[in-house]
Amino acid sequence: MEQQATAVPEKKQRILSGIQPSGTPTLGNYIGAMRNWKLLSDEYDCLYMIADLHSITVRQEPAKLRQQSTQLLALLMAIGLDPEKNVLFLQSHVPQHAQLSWVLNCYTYMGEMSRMTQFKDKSAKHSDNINCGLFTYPILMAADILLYQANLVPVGADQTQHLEICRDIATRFNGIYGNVFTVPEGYFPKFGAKVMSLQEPTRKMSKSDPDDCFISMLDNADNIRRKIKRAVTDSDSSIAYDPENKPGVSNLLTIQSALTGESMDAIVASYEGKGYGALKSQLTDVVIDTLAPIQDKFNQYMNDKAYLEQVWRAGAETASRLADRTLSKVMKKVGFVAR
Ligand code: ATP
Ligand code: LTN
Repeated sequence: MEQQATAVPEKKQRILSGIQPSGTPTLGNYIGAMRNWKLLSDEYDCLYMIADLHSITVRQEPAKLRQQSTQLLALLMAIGLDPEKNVLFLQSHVPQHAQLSWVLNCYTYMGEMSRMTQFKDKSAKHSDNINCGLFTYPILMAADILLYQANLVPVGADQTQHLEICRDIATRFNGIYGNVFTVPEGYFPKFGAKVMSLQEPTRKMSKSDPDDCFISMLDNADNIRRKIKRAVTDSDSSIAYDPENKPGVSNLLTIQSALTGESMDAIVASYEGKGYGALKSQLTDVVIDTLAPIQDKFNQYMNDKAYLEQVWRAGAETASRLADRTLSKVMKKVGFVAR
């Protein structure tokens, strides 16, 4: 009799992404990255990391860094990432990131790093602390991704260059030693891949900028209302999507489209004959309605410190096990003597 073949479940592709605990996540982080982490989490095998090692490329206050890291874990769960289905972990809990990063440093050129726009921006912003970590930041990020053989990396548009360099490093290493690393692809949202600052709409919204420039995911309704009210628009009063000539208004429209899922055309049409006041008031409601349920869940998780600890410990263990496989292979290929 013919034997019945048992269906082998197809192996899911893997995702890795990260966010720095350098402040409270903003609407930019949410729309550009975190929201997609949730959307992709059923289809992929996902690891989401709190990039605390990256965050010390800019000076951090130790007590605040600890608090922001814990809050970030609670926020990841509050947006719906189930720690049973996704590996949630802190980068500093998995030493393999720093180990692989060193090796990759030796396969990356100074010229490549000096072209990175984030390095140029951040060294201009922190001219008193242009440290080597800021310079080699993208190499650590490449290590984060390559350690887990990730296929897909959901990030905002500001990370395109870093992802490209990660692909270059992986391809270079594979060219010398054979197929060691999976060369990853980026995943960027269609709308809101780059949410702009409310005060300087030609620059990206950033959680480490002054408070009025961003809406944090933990801002209360009054703060949200005030910040949107004060957001920079422009001198004429027509509502149109024109990022070049009307960056402020276009940014507000982008946020509305990203959060409601409505097309830009439909949103612009809905404001015909109306002024900026209508846009700002409508957007305020949309933002509050989006964030309120997340904030409720966040508060519940923050009140259960023991559970948070349990989650980050389990996450570190799983991540470490996976990371070890790649790191051992790399050490062998490079020619280090096995211990
Ligand atoms: P910092 O201000 O400390 O540099 P950041 O706010 O730029 O931090 P990161 O932690 O570096 O945020 O980024 C986390 C994720 O959020 C990344 O995928 C990044 O691309 C995305 N992201 C950050 N800012 C924006 C933005 N303004 N619009 C869309 N996506 C963004
Ligand atoms: N540099 C990223 C944060 C980050 C990251 C990663 C994102 C650190 N390691 C690995 C994706 C994959 C940023 O968003 N600024």
